[in-house]
Amino acid sequence: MRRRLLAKIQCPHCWTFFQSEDICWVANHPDLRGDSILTVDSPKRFVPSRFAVSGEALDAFDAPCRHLACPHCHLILPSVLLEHKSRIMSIAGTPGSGKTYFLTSASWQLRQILDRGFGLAISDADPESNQALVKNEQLMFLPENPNQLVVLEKTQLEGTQYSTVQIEPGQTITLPQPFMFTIRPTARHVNARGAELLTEVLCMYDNAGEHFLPGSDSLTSPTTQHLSHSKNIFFLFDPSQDVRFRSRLLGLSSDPQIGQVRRAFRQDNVLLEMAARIRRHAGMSADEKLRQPLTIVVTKSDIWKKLLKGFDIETEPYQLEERLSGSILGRINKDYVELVSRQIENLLVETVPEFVSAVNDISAQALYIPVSATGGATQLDPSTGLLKIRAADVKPCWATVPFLYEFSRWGKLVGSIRQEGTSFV
Ligand SMILES: Nc1nc2c(ncn2[C@@H]2O[C@H](COP(=O)(O)OP(=O)(O)OP(=O)(O)O)[C@@H](O)[C@H]2O)c(=O)[nH]1
Ligand SMILES: [Mg+2]
Ligand SMILES: [Zn+2]
Repeated sequence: MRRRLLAKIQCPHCWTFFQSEDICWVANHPDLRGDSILTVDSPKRFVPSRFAVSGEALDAFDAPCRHLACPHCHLILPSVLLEHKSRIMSIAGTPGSGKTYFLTSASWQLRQILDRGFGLAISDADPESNQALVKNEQLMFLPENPNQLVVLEKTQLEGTQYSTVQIEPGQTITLPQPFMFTIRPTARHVNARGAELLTEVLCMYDNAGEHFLPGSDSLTSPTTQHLSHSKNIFFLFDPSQDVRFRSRLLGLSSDPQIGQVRRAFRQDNVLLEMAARIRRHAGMSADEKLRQPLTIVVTKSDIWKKLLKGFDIETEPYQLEERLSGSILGRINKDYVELVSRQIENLLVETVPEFVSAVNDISAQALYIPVSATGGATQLDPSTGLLKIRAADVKPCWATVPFLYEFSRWGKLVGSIRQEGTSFV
């Protein structure tokens, strides 16, 4: 089958749109080094005029090339971006709110359930750029010794998870490395026939929480600019960072985060700062609501779930439907997720009213989803001061729900359970 190429592509590194014919290739010959935008050791990028019979571009020394790059920032792009549309989903939240743990648990769980439960294949669009995430998944879910205490590193403010480029001579800018996944219907999916059109590339970023704090957005470090390009924002709200929640939780959880290890950030301010950045970059007025849906992921539900009496937030709210034809459709129980969302909103109105009012100020369509990335309390390692959890005790709850709910909005990938019956909306 002939490959259909998209006319316009968005770079997941610098978020510039460009025409597919302008894409660069990365020279393969060892003597073609020294790229104008990257470093003196980086292979040169070029727009090819000659190709091998196999379709690979030939560089100036006739070496066939493998990698593609963005014509604007010169960073490497997976070839799947040429064929399938990509979607940016942003994850935001204060330092320590649980972004890295959430992303790790969600991506691992998605790999476990999407194929069997939803007839969807998820794969790394670019194994190289997903490396940090894969390493964290390994630490948490595939430890050599299940009794081992595990800890995921705090996300650094700069370093290996970022790329530095000099698009304007003399001005170095730092861009966060995207994690990219391809999501496509398998042969068993009810819409397997439309697989080519339904396949999408999901791009996400794991920023350090400090990047979202007021004052940290700059021209040279546009690390959070994915926000204004994103199709959905997951803002992580961590109840254990609020003194009022901590006092309600005393005696209800053994987690050190409501006792010895306290973090305190004004999460309403960080949310409003995020909205201000999005409006500024998108040229929106100060009172305009965000155009993309906002999901408030209320993290660490293992710590605060006892405050939500009468609601089951441990059983995963989805089910598989097998048709007589042998095809399958995974369905998310949207009625239940939305019911839980209203209960959590009430809980937050009671305890942190200014946060809910900030949410309503910026979004007309917010959804609150409880998530526990660990499924249980952490423990303090006195020798290092780090919070750890025994690998065998990690049992995430609802970590995939924000994603599945979002996938159900994408088109005919994930079905919904509604009182009035099954549907795709
Ligand atoms: N009890 C509990 N603790 C969690 C959970 N998720 C994360 N934590 C703890 O919260 C702390 C911060 O989690 P991270 O995922 O590193 O937070 P982050 O938002 O990535 O933080 P930065 O990288 O600093 O921005 C860690 O010490 C975790 O042990 C959870 O689901 N339950
Ligand atoms: Mg982190
Ligand atoms: Zn780029």
